[in-house]
Amino acid sequence: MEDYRQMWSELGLDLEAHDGLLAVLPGIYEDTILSQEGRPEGMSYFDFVFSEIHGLRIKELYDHRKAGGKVVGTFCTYVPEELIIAAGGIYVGLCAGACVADEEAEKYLPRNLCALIKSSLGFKLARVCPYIESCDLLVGETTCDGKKKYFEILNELQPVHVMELPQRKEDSDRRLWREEVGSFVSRLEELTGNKIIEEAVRGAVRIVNDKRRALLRLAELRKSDPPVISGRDALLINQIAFYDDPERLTGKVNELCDELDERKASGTGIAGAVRPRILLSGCPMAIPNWKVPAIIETSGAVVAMDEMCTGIRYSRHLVEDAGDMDGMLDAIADRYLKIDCAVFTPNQERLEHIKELVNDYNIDAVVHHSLQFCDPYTIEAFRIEKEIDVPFLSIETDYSQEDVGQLSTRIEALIEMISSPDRA
Ligand code: BJ8
Repeated sequence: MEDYRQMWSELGLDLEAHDGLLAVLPGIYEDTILSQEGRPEGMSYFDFVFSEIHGLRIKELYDHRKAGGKVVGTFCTYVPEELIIAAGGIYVGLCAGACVADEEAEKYLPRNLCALIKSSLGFKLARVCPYIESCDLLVGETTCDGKKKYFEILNELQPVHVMELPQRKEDSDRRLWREEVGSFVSRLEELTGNKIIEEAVRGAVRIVNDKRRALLRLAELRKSDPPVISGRDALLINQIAFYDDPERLTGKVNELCDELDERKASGTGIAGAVRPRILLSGCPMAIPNWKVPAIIETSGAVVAMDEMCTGIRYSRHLVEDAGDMDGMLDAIADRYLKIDCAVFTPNQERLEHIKELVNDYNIDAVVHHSLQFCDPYTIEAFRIEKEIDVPFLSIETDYSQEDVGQLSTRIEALIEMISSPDRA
């Protein structure tokens, strides 16, 4: 990492604070990810990418910018990454998953705000995230109230383009969203100086669809019983999909899936627990937030699927090839509006999807993960609990380690209950 100090300094990072952050990450990774036994060999690529999280990938962004290219950072799966690629830019997901400079962030934001938003501002204020500092433009969206208001603050520190996301899916909402997609095209053209043409959109759609297809192939393999990959490793791959080069990632995910196919054929499962099978649902988990899956998988269960933006919610819909430029933009707008985030009302699709996943993945229980103070997901949890027919545990947590003991107790009780031979 020594070689990168000049680059970090040029990006404006606080080197001392950044050293502090880099000093703790390997320990967390070792304890949570590397400590698992019997991992597929194909995970070595993802271990490498993580080990270079602030190194090699940042150098790629740096070189791209030196050559005149632009980097665009996003905070949400509603932002069409195809358009960023079609404009010749690089897309990076910026959701932050650790407590950083909370006190500083609380000078601008209330204490009772979700950890993800606070962490994002904390990373910015502490100048320890080389991704956000590499961005020529940030793209926000009007999803939850906290994010909307946060983007106003962030815009004072770095340029933010906000996409207006409707909260319903009626015809008028679709028209509004389609216009927002058009405005985003104009903003990207202005930023990059490149005209976004049909052929480039088609090529970018192919790249992103291929990435999502590879992630869906991985998701399909997680139906295997015994499981061929742990929930933690699958989550890591989905997290890395937000910042790695998309074509390289697609190749590596497919290589891993070839290995998992062989594991499946030979009946080679992961080491440790293979049942009960848990569906983890709710708010996204950004790197290095592995707290809940780690508790589940060290308590005698396996996370068989994630219904989250850092899980199947990101990959389940593809953009259809739809003729000319207008048709392509319509198809992109349609694809993104299919996402069933809890900020929508009504949001029956998410409930139906959870039921489907419970059935398709042979799920024994659902653990619903809400970040504290996230109203949309916390409120939807009540309805989901009423309407699904497997045991359900709703947890509200943040990025601190203070509740690990209490969460472990609740999760162990759930696992004990569903593992009981008396359970009908
Ligand atoms: S599409 S889940 S990435 S908005 S956890 S900031 S909702 S208060 S992250 Fe999300 Fe897009 Fe939806 Fe996915 Fe607000 Fe809740 Fe915080 Fe959240």
